[in-house]
Amino acid sequence: MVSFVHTGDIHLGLQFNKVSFNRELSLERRSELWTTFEKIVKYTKDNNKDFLFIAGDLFEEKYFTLGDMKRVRDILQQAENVNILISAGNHDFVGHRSLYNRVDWSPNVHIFKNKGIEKKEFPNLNTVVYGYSWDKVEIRENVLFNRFDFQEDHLKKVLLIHGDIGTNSNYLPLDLNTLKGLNMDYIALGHIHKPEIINNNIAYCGCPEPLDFGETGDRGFIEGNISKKGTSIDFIPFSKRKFLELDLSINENMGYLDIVNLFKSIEYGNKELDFYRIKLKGYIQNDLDIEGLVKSVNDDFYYLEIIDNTIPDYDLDALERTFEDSIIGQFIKEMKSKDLKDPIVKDALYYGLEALLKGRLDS
Ligand SMILES: [Mn+2]
Repeated sequence: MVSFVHTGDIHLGLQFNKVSFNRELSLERRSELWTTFEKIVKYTKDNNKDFLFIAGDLFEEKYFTLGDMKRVRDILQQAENVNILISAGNHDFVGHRSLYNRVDWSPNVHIFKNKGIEKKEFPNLNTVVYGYSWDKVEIRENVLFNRFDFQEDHLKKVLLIHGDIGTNSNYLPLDLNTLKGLNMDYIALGHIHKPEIINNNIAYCGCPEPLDFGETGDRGFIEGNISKKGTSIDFIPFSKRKFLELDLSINENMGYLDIVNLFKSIEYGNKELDFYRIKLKGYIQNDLDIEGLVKSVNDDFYYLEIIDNTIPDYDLDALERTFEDSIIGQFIKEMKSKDLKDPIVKDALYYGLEALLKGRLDS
């Protein structure tokens, strides 16, 4: 049996310029990518894995320095008994001036650098790993598999590649049926940041640390082994933080403290660690200071972002004007002609408005 960890899309060096969080958190996030990468390498070492597969986008060429590359080298060197294989992707492609070529790697590290698919055999482990590194930022046509004969059927066969399952992609289109037809024991894919186990022997590992609110949900790596019985893989959640989006419904009967308590009662995720984007919806009392409220709950969260979709509680005169020609306007007029100080009349008006406006807003 051989055991492995499959990671990729770590994007070390990313500057987080386009995210909604501030500079301080961006810098912190940048350093967390390193920490998590180190922890994954340590995990493979501590758990005596035979292989660590890195499926591209290990780093951001644009922001990476030689010093950073040496740091990667030193981290990988620590796991001296783990065979570490790297196929570069679009963000860390192996061009002429690639930083991959500027450091001396320890013997346990192999970076695929051929023009086409390349193989690396591990006779002691009865395994061959096929890999392919990008040499430019876009690849629209995939002719890799036509030219290569994957003939080592007496060995366990692994393919490590960064690409996009589907046709019409500028990022090395991969055809799923072709991949299945390659008869691999495992295909370690990179590029898609959401982890996806396609079947028992083909998977996207996803990025180990999510990079922004486009990447909600669990993030981690794939762990697996290949034995005579076949291949088995598991997704291991591993990220330090998650990006979470949730809706909070409020209503016009809730006062300031009710809403504060609603925030305090959130049990989804880990407030001290995760990035939260909370969408507030429903009717809100007209004079409620939502900004002040957000400030007062902010300290409970590592990061809190509010999208305020609330609708101010009914301003009857305004509503009547807006919906003058519709049933809503007529309804308000009718109810106003009764005694609005009568709680029954007022309730009837508000319930009716809720129903009428809801139909309006949902459509
Ligand atoms: Mn990527």
